[in-house]
Amino acid sequence: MDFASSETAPERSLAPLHSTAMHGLKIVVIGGFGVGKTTLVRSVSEIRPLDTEATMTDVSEGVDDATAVPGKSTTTVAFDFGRITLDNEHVLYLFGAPGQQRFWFLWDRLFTGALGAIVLVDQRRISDSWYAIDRLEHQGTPFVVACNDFGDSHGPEVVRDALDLDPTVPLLMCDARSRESSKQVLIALVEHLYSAVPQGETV
Ligand SMILES: Nc1nc2c(ncn2[C@@H]2O[C@H](COP(=O)(O)OP(=O)(O)OP(=O)(O)O)[C@@H](O)[C@H]2O)c(=O)[nH]1
Ligand SMILES: [Mg+2]
Repeated sequence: MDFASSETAPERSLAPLHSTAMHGLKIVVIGGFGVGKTTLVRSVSEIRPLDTEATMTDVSEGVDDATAVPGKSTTTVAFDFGRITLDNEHVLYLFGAPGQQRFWFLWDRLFTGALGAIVLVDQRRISDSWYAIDRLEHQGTPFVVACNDFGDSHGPEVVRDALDLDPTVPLLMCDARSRESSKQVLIALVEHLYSAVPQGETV
């Protein structure tokens, strides 16, 4: 996979889809409100990402608890969309879900055709990502868990216990603001997807 070795982001406006691209793999980024889903899609996408951010106003007070992310002034109201090329034939399409409960009904559509998912977790409020994990386990969608860096780390074993994660589910630390770190999360997911495929079959 050549994206693993590229250190710098390509010029986003000059990142046409390879004419040899034949397989699009849909990946969903989910998790609780304000855990960094949009940030991850933005940092790793090779195209200028599409996002649907709306400004949070006083009306959301008491509805959206943004106390853990005080700098947050916008929220996703539909989805984020980005792209990253794996190799000449394979392309990942990234869909970032909205985190607020009132938009969870959109998740059904976002999951359609998804091969796998990234669950982002803020370690200060681990329980906010329980619902996402329940959904994925129920649907049988493979996923990895990535703990985003908000400065308060309990360590992977504590998070694994708190989420009651199956031992086969990869769990890693990340900083969604960093392209390199976000890339490592995607690599972990792709490797996890491939490890689940019987020899001789393709994802
Ligand atoms: N310290 C720190 N802040 C981050 C990190 N990732 C994102 N943020 C900040 O956290 C806030 C929330 O990030 P978003 O990417 O909007 O979160 P989201 O999960 O898309 O939020 P919703 O779509 O509203 O659920 C923003 O102010 C980001 O700048 C990180 O790794 N570390
Ligand atoms: Mg968002």
